[in-house]
Amino acid sequence: MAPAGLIAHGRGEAFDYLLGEKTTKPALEAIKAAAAAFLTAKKPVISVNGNVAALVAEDIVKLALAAKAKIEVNLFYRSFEREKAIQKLLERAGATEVLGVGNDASARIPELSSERRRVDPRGILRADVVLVPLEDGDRTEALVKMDKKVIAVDLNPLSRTAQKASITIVDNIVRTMPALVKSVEKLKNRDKTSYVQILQNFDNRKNLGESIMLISKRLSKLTEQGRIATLEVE
Ligand code: PTJ
Repeated sequence: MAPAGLIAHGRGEAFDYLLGEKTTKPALEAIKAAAAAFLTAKKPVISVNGNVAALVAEDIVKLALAAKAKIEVNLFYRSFEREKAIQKLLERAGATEVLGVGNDASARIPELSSERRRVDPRGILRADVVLVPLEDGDRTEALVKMDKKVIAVDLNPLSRTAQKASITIVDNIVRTMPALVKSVEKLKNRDKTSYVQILQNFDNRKNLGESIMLISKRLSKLTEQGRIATLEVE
């Protein structure tokens, strides 16, 4: 994990507390939509950074198998040592192919500067659906502009990534990944029209609004119960 990854983790924990540290109803709906998106995809890719590898390497491999998706190392703070370490972790978890390592990340995402724009031409560059857990806003926006369906996992429903993604799962990655694998396996044998219907019925803005409302209601309830101190506001 990059040092900034620890800060990102703490930010996530704060939002997890506000959400009640459980997978909420809107998150479950987003997970179902994400599963449908994976099952309709022609070239799905799972993007893996330091935090994701440290927290859910085995579930990443399970999802790749269930959804026939590729796995790509895609780092904000790129170094060959980190890429190799993450590749090793994923391979130890059972991955047979890991894209985006070293010179394999030879393509560039337009509109992004520095090392953050490097991607694998066999992976994210040509993907139609990309799962980006704990992603930064610039890259999310750039991938959406490339006409990809971007699935984000982000505990902060207000982050730019959460707001800009096509499907945002507002939940902790450690709970989301097993649920997403289960959902893909459950929906797998349905016909394509049911995936299309699930996606048509899903509204990301509405879903994000529901997560924000849940936080707000939870804070009000805790205040009413006297479980959190309140300041007099003029
Ligand atoms: O490994 P690298 O070099 O690619 O760097 C990865 C980090 C995470 C450092 C980088 O992508 C980054 O700085 O991300 P941000 O901009 O801090 O965004 C991370 C988002 O993930 C924040 O909105 C957090 O609330 C959220 N988050 C943190 N932990 C979790 C989480 N969301 C879901 N599950 C978590 N466990």
